[in-house]
Amino acid sequence: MAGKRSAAERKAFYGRIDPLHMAPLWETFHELVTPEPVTPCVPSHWAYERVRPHLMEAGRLISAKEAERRVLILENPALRGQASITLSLYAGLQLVLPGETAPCHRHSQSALRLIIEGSGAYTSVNGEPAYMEKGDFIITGAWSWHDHGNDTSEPVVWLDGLDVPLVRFFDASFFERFPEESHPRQRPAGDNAARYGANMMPVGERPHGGHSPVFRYPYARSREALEQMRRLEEWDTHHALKMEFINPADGGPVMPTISAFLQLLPQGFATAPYRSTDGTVYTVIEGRGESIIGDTTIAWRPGDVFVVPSWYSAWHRGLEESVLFSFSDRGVQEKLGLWKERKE
Ligand code: GTQ
Repeated sequence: MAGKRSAAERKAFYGRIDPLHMAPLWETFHELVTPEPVTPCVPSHWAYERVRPHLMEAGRLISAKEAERRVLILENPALRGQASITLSLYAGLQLVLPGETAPCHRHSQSALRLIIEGSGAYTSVNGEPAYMEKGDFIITGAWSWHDHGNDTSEPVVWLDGLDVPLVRFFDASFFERFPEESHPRQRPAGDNAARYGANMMPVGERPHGGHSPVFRYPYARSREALEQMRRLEEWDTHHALKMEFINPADGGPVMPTISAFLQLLPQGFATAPYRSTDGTVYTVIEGRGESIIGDTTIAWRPGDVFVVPSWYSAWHRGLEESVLFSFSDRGVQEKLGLWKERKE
């Protein structure tokens, strides 16, 4: 006998348990426990030249001060209204115009910035300014005070990456405004790099756990590392040359919830198809190329942002020599024993 009772009887039963807020597992089991990841996210792409005029228009509509943060959120087309670029991560483009400041605050959410346009603006982290150059990677770990400012004569634009959806998932969001507009200067620019960025650390200090003590990873240095390494021509089939930004105190990801990477694709190099369980957000620092993500082809240029959803097979080709920055929740998944990759 196929089933014990007719479909109609079962349906009537579901109706009787529904008011008790109960549901039959057997109707959804195979959607819940899938043989492989099945993400609602889709591959998507924001071309900087298409997005930039709207960002500049936002600059005429509202000040950084009034907005708190003048950001256009990049939402995965399949997750509209959820401020999510993947299920766990948030991304946005932030604009700070000449002469503007964005007020000092702190929150449970961890944040990263990747500078796309402009030079000489700053983020101040706990009262120490980090001056920005194109390609610089800056973090503000959870609960760090931070304010932004631009004393130059040109707009500055950066990509924000935050763990907003993850923190929302855990219902663990706290936020606080600093009593003043900006944090009083606590340390001179460069102090953080001296303390934690020279493969040394003040004696007696122990890593505080959580995020990296280094808050600025200058592009000039990371780019130079790629340049030195490429001389060996030891290309990885699936990544060409890919490095992870680390927390020097423990060798782990830069922040507990966000891992970040920098990748060099030589001209003409095509990576082999690769998938992993961490949906990944990419931005292009240098060069021009294309990525095939599932059935979707994306042609990218500097400033563009694109997403490879969890477990989508993806490969990349540099039409010129290219440098890609990317971030994902890989570190979280590794800690939870969930992270997997497949090389094809
Ligand atoms: O710069 O502090 O894109 O608090 C979203 C929330 C940026 C920031 C965002 C934020 C910030």
